Amino acid sequence: MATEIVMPALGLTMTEGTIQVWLKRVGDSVRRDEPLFVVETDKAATEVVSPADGVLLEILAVEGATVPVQQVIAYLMAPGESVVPAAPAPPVLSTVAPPGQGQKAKRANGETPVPPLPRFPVSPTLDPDASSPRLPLGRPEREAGGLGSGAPGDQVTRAAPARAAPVGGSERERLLWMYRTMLRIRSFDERIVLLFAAGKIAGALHSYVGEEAVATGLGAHLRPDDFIVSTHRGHGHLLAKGGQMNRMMAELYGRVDGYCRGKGGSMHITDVSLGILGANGIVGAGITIATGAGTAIQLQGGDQVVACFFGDGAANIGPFHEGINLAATWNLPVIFVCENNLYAQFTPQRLHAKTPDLFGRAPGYGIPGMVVDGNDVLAVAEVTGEAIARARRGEGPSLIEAKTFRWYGHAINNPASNLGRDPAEIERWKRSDPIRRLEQQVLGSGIARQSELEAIRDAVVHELEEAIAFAEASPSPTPEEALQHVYAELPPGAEL
Ligand SMILES: Cc1ncc(C[n+]2csc(CCOP(=O)(O)OP(=O)(O)O)c2C)c(N)n1
Ligand SMILES: [Mg+2]
Repeated sequence: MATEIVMPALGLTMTEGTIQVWLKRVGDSVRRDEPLFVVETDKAATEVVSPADGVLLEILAVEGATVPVQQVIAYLMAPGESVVPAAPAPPVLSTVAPPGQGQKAKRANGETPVPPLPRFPVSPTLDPDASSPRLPLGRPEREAGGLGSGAPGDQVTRAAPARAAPVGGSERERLLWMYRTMLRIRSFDERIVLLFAAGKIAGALHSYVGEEAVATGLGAHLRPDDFIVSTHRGHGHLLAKGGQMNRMMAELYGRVDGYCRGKGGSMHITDVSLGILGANGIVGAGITIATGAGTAIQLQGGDQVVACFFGDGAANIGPFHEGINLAATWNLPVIFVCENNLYAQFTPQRLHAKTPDLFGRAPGYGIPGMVVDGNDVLAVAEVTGEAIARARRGEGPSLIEAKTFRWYGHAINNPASNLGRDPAEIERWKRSDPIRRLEQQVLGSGIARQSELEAIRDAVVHELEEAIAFAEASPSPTPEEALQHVYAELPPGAEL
């Protein structure tokens, strides 16, 4: 039986406390009376020790979360105990309901102390065979060789992308898809650091390493006909939505087989046929684009959803209010996902927002707000699954805040962009590596063997090498096409 770790009452008047830091990570062993976490109250910061020997199984309250006294904040597994898949406690740290809909904060644990690993809920709304009106939105037949199409000369196909999430598949398929997807994202973004240093690729590049669980947990629910709106830090979003590594790499190399024929680079990768409505170098701009796409879905009567990723910095920019307010008012099928990696470029979050909890803005728009450990792919999958199901049912948008961290500086083309960050902070977050966490969960539950995970790792390395070879073999665009693809071309017969 797992031991519950609760927020202790450190004084007679204490009603809630803020987790300042976890001194152990999931998977770490801890001894009774060994310091486990630091709680901050309005009076002091205090180290709290473990009540028992064991292994830290799951953290429900991430650093920065404020929770009431006696609320369960983590589970400890006794030495020698094995993890049993069981009825889950919601991984949501707290949920802020819209005004008039009840509670201020939901307890994270429900009633069961049984550890909630591993699990991946299959929502009935995720049935791929469920009949639903299919929209022409974002699925036009494209001119061969045009932007966002196949390689020059390719015929446009409507087939589901090979890398699409196994929506409706078995739990094992989904978990292994998540493992592979996070590895693909990690490998891609680790390698571009080296390719940039070697002078093979140029331009502004923003690494998603460390944040892989957010795009992956959400992407696991997306159907091929759903949409995403990405950011300047977009490689992970695109790969999780079925983006092809080879065409992304060709784009970074500036070659014609890239998604924008090599003329856009990292921050403009778009493939409308995959539902990828674009990376975007303008911070926050994607939020109103997502609202626009959600409006189109609603007008056309479909049941697709739009997942809109943006950062903590973007949450303080005008389109955040404009986009979310309208989506809420019109009940649009948009999932707004704030990837709070604690920094906007070089600025720590505490210097650009008074509140550390951006999901708490949701009630101001009359929509549900959830916060989740963004380094726990299963927790992300659970929370985003609920929001996606709600959006598909026509019940409107949600705001999800995923607390996470980028391992590298703001931009890898700017070596100075990690300055000012405490190396100890980076190391601490690396101990909460989302890939390692899923690996432990998958192996610990017996869902897959070590050899199977190794085979997935080998396949990802192979895919990456092939992508680099593909990009290097692709020609550069000619000067003659510099002005092509600037404006959309009119369909045959149409006039302005
Ligand atoms: C409208 C706008 N303002 C400023 C910038 C410069 N800029 C690029 S990325 C960035 C920080 C964004 O931070 P956040 O939204 O938290 O995303 P993160 O980089 O952390 O993923 C800024 C200020 C920009 N590209 N667009
Ligand atoms: Mg940020």
